[in-house]
Amino acid sequence: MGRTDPPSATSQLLELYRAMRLVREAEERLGALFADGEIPGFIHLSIGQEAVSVGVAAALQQHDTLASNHRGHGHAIAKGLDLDRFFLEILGKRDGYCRGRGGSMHVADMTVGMLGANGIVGAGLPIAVGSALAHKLRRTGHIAVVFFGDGAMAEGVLHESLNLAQLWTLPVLFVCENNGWSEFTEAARQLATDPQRMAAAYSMRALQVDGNDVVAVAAAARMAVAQIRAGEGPCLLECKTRRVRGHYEGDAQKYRDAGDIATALRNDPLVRCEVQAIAAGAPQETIDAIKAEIADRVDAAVATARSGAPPAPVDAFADVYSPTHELPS
Ligand SMILES: Cc1ncc(C[n+]2csc(CCOP(=O)(O)OP(=O)(O)O)c2C)c(N)n1
Ligand SMILES: [Mg+2]
Repeated sequence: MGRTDPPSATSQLLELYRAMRLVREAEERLGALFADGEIPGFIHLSIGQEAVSVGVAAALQQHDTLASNHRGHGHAIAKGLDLDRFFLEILGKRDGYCRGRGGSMHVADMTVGMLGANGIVGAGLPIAVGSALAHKLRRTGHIAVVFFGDGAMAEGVLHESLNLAQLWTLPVLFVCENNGWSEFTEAARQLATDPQRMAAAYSMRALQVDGNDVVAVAAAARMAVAQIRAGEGPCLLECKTRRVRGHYEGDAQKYRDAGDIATALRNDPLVRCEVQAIAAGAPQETIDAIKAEIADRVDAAVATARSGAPPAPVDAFADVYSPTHELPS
């Protein structure tokens, strides 16, 4: 070929870019599908926060476990879920991850350690702590990760989770996606403290990072994960970012200054990564080829999901309620 291999920093940037592009493309398509009425239920998009899911996932191994929240598409995709089954689930189709019964807030895939999205704010925290306890007792060498928002900091279960994890030196990484908003309320109006002080209150190590800089998130996550894997106990990684979209798709964000949204848009983590990759020597054609490749991949998954069969009516309530004959008398 007559060309030297790209320096590893460049190829790593391109890998991070590719992973973020996949999350962005998938969520933009979900937004369009939702607007067209093709998605039952609500969806919450993480557009503008891709550097958090992708940066943290870059530090993980396949069998590390991950608990997510209601804004979990990025976590799931970055952890390596099958894109077809992901879209099939969100469109409510039979061959989706939960046979179409769960939708956006219940996507899970144990084969890649994805313990599930979760519609209950804060509920992923004890799931991750339990998973970390299992890793420790079984000596798997794996760790558990949980993504939660600033809103979850105000939930009682967060305190129980931080306390037990630190007390029992559990291998768990707490990732706070501090996007400044909890539904329609600014974080400052509902938190008396901040994530760093909260971790310190439990004698837990904590890091704070620019959550829109994927390289910084990946570096911080790698450092935290190395210490956790070495048996040094949990760590809280606070990723400072800003929500771009409404709380849910369809939220007109009338409670929010236009300037706040514009600032968040200007700080796009994909644009930043693209600029960094080009400065590091990546050709523009390579970036364009990644965009095209990812768009094709998402097109294919959307087509599969659209043509997928709906669940048979007889299956629609299976595993949802216990059969009455199994109820205790
Ligand atoms: C226990 C519980 N309380 C309230 C809600 C309603 N609710 C859904 S999302 C949300 C805000 C979550 O904010 P945050 O944790 O910061 O995540 P973000 O939406 O910003 O990603 C609330 C209050 C809920 N789902 N569960
Ligand atoms: Mg928030």
